[in-house]
Amino acid sequence: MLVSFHNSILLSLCVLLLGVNFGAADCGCGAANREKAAEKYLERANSEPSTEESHDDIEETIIHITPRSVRPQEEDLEATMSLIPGGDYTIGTNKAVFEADLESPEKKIHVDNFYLDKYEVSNEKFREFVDATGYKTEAEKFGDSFVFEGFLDDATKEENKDFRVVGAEWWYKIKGANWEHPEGEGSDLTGRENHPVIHVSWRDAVAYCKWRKMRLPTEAEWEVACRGGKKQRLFPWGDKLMPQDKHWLNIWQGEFPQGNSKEDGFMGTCPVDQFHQNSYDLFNIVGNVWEWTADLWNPEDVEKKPENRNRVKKGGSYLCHKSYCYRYRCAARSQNTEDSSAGNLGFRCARDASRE
Ligand SMILES: [Ca+2]
Ligand SMILES: [Ca+2]
Repeated sequence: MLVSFHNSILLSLCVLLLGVNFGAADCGCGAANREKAAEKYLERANSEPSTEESHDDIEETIIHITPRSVRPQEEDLEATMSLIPGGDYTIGTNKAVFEADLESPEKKIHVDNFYLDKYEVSNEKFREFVDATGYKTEAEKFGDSFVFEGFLDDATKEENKDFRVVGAEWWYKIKGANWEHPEGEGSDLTGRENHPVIHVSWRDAVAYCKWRKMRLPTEAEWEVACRGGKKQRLFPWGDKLMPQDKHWLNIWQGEFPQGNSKEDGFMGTCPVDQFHQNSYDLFNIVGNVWEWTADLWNPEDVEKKPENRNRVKKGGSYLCHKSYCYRYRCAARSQNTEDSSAGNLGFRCARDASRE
């Protein structure tokens, strides 16, 4: 069902020999960065014609909403968002699980009152945005995105085996994968209208929130919201993963990357209103899909080109398991380049409470 890339052999060698190494920090729970794969592609593109758009072309059209944009009606905030109380809070942890992720030390921060979506942005909500604006996501412009092997049939995996991420071979770069076609050409959103939109880059997320007259939450806001008013707890509801012997989030059960026993009911994404997790009425704030935040991973990266800048993502995903990616804790954090997209990465929006 999938067509291999036109220069597959050369590119495969390039990727394998030069090593697209996404590092232990990603552990399979995060998403592969487009940056490095794209760099390898662009190296080839210097000597071979490519039909892909250049990053500069994408940069010109992304985020800027087209003139025919139709703004959404003013929302009933009480129905879709939670008012998170501002104040002085502590985020991070002094008991880091992943030192390299800079979870430690704890930090004192202040946030003002703000609203945060109760739910991850769903496919049907993202469709409203696309229908109103004609927006094209970066994955659509690049022509591919990263898909977890568990969603691909054997023929597709064989055809695309040279487009796996070195060091995280369960990620396949699949032609035609994008938000409307999460597993590539031939897949669609039937039955997943209320699941989180995936294969959206940081800039896609910014554009969507901007259309709703909103913004992405900062990492501090996201973490304050995740903690639900509790101090120094691992999860939004407390320290125990499964109080009352119930599943409180959508992660991985069993051996990774094969053998998901789906005890929480879901192999992949679940509906955005599936797991109610804290006193702020937030759903799937941990688990289900990673969520982009507004923050740069390294504030000094502001001088870098957008395709090389990394943004903080929070919350872990349906691929996370304690044995290798214990990142579905409020303090946990990871990163991807702004133009990255994958099948386990989405977002939710925030807005100031003080604005008119
Ligand atoms: Ca699951
Ligand atoms: Ca989430």
